[in-house]
Amino acid sequence: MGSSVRLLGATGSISFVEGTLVRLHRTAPRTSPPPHSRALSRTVPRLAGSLLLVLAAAASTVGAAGSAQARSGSPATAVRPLGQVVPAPADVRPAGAPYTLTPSSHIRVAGHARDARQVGSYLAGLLRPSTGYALPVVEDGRHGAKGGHDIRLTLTPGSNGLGAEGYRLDSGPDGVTLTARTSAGLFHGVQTLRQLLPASVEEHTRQRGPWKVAGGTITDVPRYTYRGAMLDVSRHFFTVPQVEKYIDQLALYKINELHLHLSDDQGWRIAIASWPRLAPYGGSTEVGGGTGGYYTKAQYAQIVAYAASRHLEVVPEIDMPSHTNAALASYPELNCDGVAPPLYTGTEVGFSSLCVPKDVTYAFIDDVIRELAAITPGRYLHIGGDEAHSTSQADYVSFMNRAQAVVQKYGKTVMGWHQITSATPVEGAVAEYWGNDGTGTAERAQVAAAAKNGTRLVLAPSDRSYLDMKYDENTKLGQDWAGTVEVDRAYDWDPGTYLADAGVPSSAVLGVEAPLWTETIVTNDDIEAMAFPRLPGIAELGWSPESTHDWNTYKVRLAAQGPRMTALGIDFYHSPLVDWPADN
Ligand code: NGO
Repeated sequence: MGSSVRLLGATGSISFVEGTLVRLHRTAPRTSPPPHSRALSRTVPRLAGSLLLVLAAAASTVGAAGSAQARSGSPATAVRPLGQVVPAPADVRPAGAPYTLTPSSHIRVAGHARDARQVGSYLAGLLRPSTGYALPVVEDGRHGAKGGHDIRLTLTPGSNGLGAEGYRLDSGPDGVTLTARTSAGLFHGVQTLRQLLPASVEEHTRQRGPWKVAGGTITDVPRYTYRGAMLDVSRHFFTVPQVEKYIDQLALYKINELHLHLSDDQGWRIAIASWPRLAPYGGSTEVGGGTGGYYTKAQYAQIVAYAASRHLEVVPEIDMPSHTNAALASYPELNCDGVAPPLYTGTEVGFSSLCVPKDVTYAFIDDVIRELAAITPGRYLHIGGDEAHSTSQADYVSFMNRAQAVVQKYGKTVMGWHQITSATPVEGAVAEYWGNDGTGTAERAQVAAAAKNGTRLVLAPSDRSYLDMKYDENTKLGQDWAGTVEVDRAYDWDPGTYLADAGVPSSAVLGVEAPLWTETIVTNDDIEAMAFPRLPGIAELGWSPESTHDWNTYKVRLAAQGPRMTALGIDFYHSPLVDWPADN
């Protein structure tokens, strides 16, 4: 027995029998992963720059003792080189002796004390369990004289070159000072500080120190303002705590956008008061026939607030006009023939469509977008637009144009998959490119034309940044319709020039995103196995200047993340391309 379904992607398909992946086959020539040697062919200046960075970072282990500790590899005693951080900081200047966190250290906040205090409390929460230190969060200038072992978080509004998310970290025997213009900048600085401490700082039980941070100065600003991760909560539903866990993991790598794919054929995951059957009925199942689930508005608000506390903006997506079977099943009137299809638990794509000629369709999307916009403080509202294979091109164009107007009416910036460029992207729209090396010239040219016309692009190439692609043929989870994506392939591309040959100006690139589609992903362990360690690579492409880009130095910094991910309980893929520490 066993019913078989086929999942169609842009260039291929995958087969399941009763929910189990049994056979993989491609419908188009496969994009073969590059030979590993391709990753080594960096340009000479780039390599030289990176070598300098590594040498400079190595010099930050102060004095012979520090260097010896670093070489000994003992995570408890080594002083990590100042630049050994993912994403690579923009500017690293090792100097002087290290800082040591002590039992009497304070976290001192200055500037906009409330904002800085929030970041200070978050930092204290990170450090207290493993150090066992009290680490009181106090306002600078109060609570006694400034100690020599404190961490200071200083907000200095005004132009200091650090922008909306940058920070400076000064470390030495007198203390560590993080300076930023915004609390987001301080928060990102805290992630750097955390990564400079031994990996055991991430443990939840008391560990042995010493807790040292190499001396010197890091000045760091992101390359791109959009550094996203997408989680598909439709194919399989993920609860609020599950999403919060992922948010915490994303924050460590300075991801600042959480794109939630809230609706698809298999499930509608957000309560909409004016269409009350959508969530309880349309969300009552998932791929494979499980019970699914949905977020009440209060739960969605909880995710938004949690994300905000980690300086991530939530980008909600309601995919349309296709990928809408869950809505069509909930309301017969949304179907052209007035008949509701059954709920769907398979993995095919492109078979459903909202009824473009019917007025009720626009009343529906107006209500949904209005209600969603009202509970979304973020700037963007994503309306999908991918794989509308059952909608004629004329209908697609007319539908997408109306849908975009609704998003604008409710004060949000339109975001859509790059197929939106085949309609007429409104001013300010953002198109998310999910093509790959096999994407045809005409499609790429269309994207380029839109980019030249002002449409901004978020790059999520499916054969680079799709976290649901298998690492290699032995990977149990995931798919391979876009090819297999090893850790080097996920990292080794440049968003600035990725679509340059098609004519996309680098100025059109708003950033990058790593989508995790969940046809085969069910648990947080599954999320972790696919996201880590590729997600940090995409995060680095989004944050770090191109001058730091080099696989050979990146893989050393990535290896150092291994013990940290382990301490955090992240069950990551131990790629054979990375020289993970032996005990990891
Ligand atoms: C495609 C498709 C999704 C699939 C995904 C699987 C886009 C934008 N639409 O990406 O529905 O889940 O591939 O990798």
